[in-house]
Amino acid sequence: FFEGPVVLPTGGPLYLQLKRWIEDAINKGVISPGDALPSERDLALKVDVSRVTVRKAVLQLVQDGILVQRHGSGTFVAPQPQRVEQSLSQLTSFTEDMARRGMAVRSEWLDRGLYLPSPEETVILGLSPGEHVSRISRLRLTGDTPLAIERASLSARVLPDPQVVTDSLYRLLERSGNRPIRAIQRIRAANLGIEDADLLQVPVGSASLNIERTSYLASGRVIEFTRSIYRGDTYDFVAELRIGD
Ligand code: 16G
Repeated sequence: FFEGPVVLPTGGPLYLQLKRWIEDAINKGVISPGDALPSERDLALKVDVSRVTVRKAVLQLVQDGILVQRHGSGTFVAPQPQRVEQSLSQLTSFTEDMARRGMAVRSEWLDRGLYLPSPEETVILGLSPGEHVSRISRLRLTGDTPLAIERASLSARVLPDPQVVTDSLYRLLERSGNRPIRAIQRIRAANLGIEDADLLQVPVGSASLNIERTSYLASGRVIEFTRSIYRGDTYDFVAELRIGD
């Protein structure tokens, strides 16, 4: 990291030049995720800037999620989560996907209750007048790493008591013969707002993929409408493409 003279990139305030220099060092692999950054004092001496400048650059990198500070032990390059490859041509559940990869799966409940449907839910789920919806909102994690926020809506006729969902929704639906066999999925890029960024433990404004899934039974009836927010730094969605007829 410290080999040779330090040449900061030019342009802009000094702390931003230093910030870019540290980012470059990370991108070039000079320092890797988990590595400790030199102390504020050493960095200031070596780069020949004030400690205030170092502090400002480091603070911004911490806010951007590029560096992490651990009290008492210093500043480190933030660990990069393992990326997950997700097929776009198979209708699978989160629990199954993670199990296949040998990854531990966990959910934190954000909401689980019966509601009057929104106009959108009424239309998409094809609800009759007066019919309620079960809403199941979860943060889905592997170990301590949050991967996605999922907000599912199902007709209360299919799922009268949302509290019975304890782990896998699809496994529960399977037991009552209501597991979807087909789904339409729409994926859109977005930047995370404060609340969702907080839940996913990434900086505000981070990239995310918003996914809407409408799932169908063999009869053609819609069984599930789910809005999910996947962290952009953990998922690769993969689809096999074939030449058309
Ligand atoms: C997937 C589905 C979600 C479904 C969930 C069931 C996407 C984008 N979403 O995460 O619609 O509700 O699986 O998972 O793939 P579970 O059976 O583990 O509860």
